[in-house]
Amino acid sequence: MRITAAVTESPGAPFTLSVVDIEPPRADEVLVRIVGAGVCHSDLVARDQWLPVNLPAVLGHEGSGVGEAVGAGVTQVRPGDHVILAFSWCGACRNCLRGRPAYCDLFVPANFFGRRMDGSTPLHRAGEDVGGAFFGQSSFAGHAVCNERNVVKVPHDLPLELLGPLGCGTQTGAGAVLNSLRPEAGSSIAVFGAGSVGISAVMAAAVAGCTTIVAVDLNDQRLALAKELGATHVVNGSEGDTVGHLRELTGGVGVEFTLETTGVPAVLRQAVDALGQGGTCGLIGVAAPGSEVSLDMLGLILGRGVRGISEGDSVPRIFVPRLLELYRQGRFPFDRLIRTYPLDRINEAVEDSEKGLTLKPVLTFP
Ligand code: CXF
Ligand code: ZN
Repeated sequence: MRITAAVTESPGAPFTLSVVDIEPPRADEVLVRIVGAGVCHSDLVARDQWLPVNLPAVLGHEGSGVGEAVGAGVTQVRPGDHVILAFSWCGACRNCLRGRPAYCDLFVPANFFGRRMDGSTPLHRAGEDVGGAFFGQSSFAGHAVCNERNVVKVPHDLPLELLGPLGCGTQTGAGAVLNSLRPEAGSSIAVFGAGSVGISAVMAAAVAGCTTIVAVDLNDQRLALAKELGATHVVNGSEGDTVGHLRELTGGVGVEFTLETTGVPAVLRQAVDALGQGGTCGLIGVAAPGSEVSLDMLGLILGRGVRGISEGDSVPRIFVPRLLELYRQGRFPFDRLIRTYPLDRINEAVEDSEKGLTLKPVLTFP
């Protein structure tokens, strides 16, 4: 079948629309007609080759759409189902078997290479391979072929074109709080970076009952939105001593939980220094390859810790329906972060997100 896709032809290149051939689904795969695809920061770092995707490739890993055809062995998804597409996992390694698919032993090849786990790609152009199966989907395209495992059914009465980000950025921020850090009601948290992942974390912290929720960013507009969506305090990191402000806000003792969503080493250092004794910093932000950070070792001995968190520790078929129920109840309005763009305006969407004008661009398909 022929589809139109936004192709990344070379490192850092703008997206170009191109017609590519997509294979029919294999026995364990689902063909999905894409109706929405969020743009995540990881698509842009893959474009720039911080993630080792084989180019040319079709990126996109926050797809939502409608099941169109299923392979003979598929049991959990039927044609006509509304679905969102999450990350890929093998289902057989020790971490997958323990219910930790975001730490799948094969996470890197399964998600970053633009190939299925057997090394093949479902996308071709003029007989040549085009990277497909990026995060098990490659959803900047009219259709995607996915393993059944990374397809999550969603109810028909929700706005399908807006749901894709739940498959990555939204569940990453929310899951870091609700699944990984698990703050007790009444506790304090500071979220560094008020982008879509950071504000998802802020909303989740409010759901968890945190009573001090501080958003830290350089952009006052983002901070204002964070405040509307659950932050009790905001700190503009360009105005003075951020760690000192956070200590003041917590009566001098430091914050119980911090979350680093920016990928900037100096910000990770602040997020650790802002912790009180016994506190935990969750690390989510994707840093440039080779980035290193120095930490105060004595500070760590006093119970402070840093935890890397992938995909919000989510088991997507469990966690995404929970977030959707919170959304229905008005307690997790992730749609407030979204602005839609038709697929042919993908470069404008990316530019707006890189300039900080749009928190979460979602591409739509006719
Ligand atoms: C992440 C997951 C962990 C490593 C880098 C990318 N996910 C998504 O955008
Ligand atoms: Zn992502």
